[in-house]
Amino acid sequence: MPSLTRRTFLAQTLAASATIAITAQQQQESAPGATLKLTPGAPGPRVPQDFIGLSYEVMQLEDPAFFSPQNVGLIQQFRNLTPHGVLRLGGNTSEFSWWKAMPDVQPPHRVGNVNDPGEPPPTTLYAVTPEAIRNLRGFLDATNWTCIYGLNLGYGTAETDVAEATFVYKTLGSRLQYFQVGNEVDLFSRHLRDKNTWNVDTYLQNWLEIANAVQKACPNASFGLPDVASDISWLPQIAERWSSLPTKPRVTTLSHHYYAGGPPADPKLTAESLLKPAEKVQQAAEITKAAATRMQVRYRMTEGNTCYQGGKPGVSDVFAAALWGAEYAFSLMTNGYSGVNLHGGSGRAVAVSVGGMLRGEALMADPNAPHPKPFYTPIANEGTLAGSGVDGKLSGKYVLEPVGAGMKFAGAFAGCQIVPVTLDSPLNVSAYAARRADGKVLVALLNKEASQALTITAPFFQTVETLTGASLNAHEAQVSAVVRETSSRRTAAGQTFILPPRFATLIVLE
Ligand code: BDP
Repeated sequence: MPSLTRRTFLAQTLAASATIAITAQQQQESAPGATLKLTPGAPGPRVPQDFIGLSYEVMQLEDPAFFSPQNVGLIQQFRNLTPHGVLRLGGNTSEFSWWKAMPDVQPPHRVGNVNDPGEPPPTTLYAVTPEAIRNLRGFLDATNWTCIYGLNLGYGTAETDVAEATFVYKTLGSRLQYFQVGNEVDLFSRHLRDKNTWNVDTYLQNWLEIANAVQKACPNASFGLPDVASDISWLPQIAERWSSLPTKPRVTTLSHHYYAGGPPADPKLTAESLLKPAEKVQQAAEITKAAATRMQVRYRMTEGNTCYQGGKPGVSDVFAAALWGAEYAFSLMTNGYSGVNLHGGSGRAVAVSVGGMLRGEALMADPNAPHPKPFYTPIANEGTLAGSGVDGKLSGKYVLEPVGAGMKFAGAFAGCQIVPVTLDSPLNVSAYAARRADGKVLVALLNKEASQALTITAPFFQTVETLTGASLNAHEAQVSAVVRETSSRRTAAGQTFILPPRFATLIVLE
């Protein structure tokens, strides 16, 4: 290779960067165009103020210091995510808890369940104590969030659940939104119940026995059900039986879960594939809405994320997950859901919930490197204290992960009313609109393409916020309040601007 003098090197570098600049500009000039229009028509659903929420394992309560007023770093991240959120406690571990009402009460003796590799090991058993519940109340007060509290259906009995529920009901007071009894009951036939007899009817029998007893002890409590993993057909089946059930508690919410993909080893699940339009979101929404309408209740997606079994590195923990999280929340809002809870928490609790380890770790460059957080968690603990892997001790430092940034971005629609909007985009770009209380219309535009920009002509607007990351695979995402208007041109036709690839923007129409 000929030796380079500093001058020739500089000249070559400049020429190269000029070429790159021209290419980028040409690319943008050749970006296909689309027009954004608010379309006449009936407004859509009103988005509740507390739409945005998080889901954690009940097992998180094993450490009473976790959800406590002392866990300041976590409180800050909850408040940063949304001022009025819903913390849902559930997950696979909710079937393995026991209520330790007094320090000297002994753990129950259990005959181990069937060992399903994706479920908590049969030996799983952990205590929930009054101290943990009192601290949880302090945490909810400090964050100004409410709670969906998961009771044990797997090993729970009316007696044990009533004792726990009564304490939770009294202690959480108005911070308790409702009780959920049982997590992913459509999967109980794999490990907790007899596969030949477990169905919607036997479930309802089990569920009503506990829920009715809890209702008797906690007269003003509400309930949600059935929290299925994926078999949405349980919802219409329950709705069909509902009116003929003689004694039932006050149910306010129908719920289901949603994981976009999985397991982590599935090679088809990539940052790019995650952002492809998913028909199953719309299908589940339609079935859920019809069942909830029949029962005259709300409906909520209480647990979900990008990839089950704790998430996938390079998919669940990168900027693509931020765009996915925002898109998913907007589509649930548009479909009239009362909220969304994306799942996460500490590496230990989630690892136990999925069989004892985070499968995604096997896909890391160094599978033995300490990784104390589930890949998909919306808020992560850096886990810088002693220990490694899922046993790593939690530090006080919590950070908002990409999928959390996506939820925060979508949270701008909380309290607004969805309004119809169209964008005739030839690319994978979506638009959602909502009217604020002051009458102004917010529009969120999400460009999910890895490398293609879109030229958009919209009614006159100002930019409120952007959601950006260096690439779909970058381990970060920023939600930034925009101080400077993104460059745009005003003409008689409207305001024209370029929406860069892998970029979301929130604008307010003038
Ligand atoms: C759901 C469980 C939850 C798990 C999650 C996962 O309810 O406990 O953490 O899947 O697989 O099935 O990541």
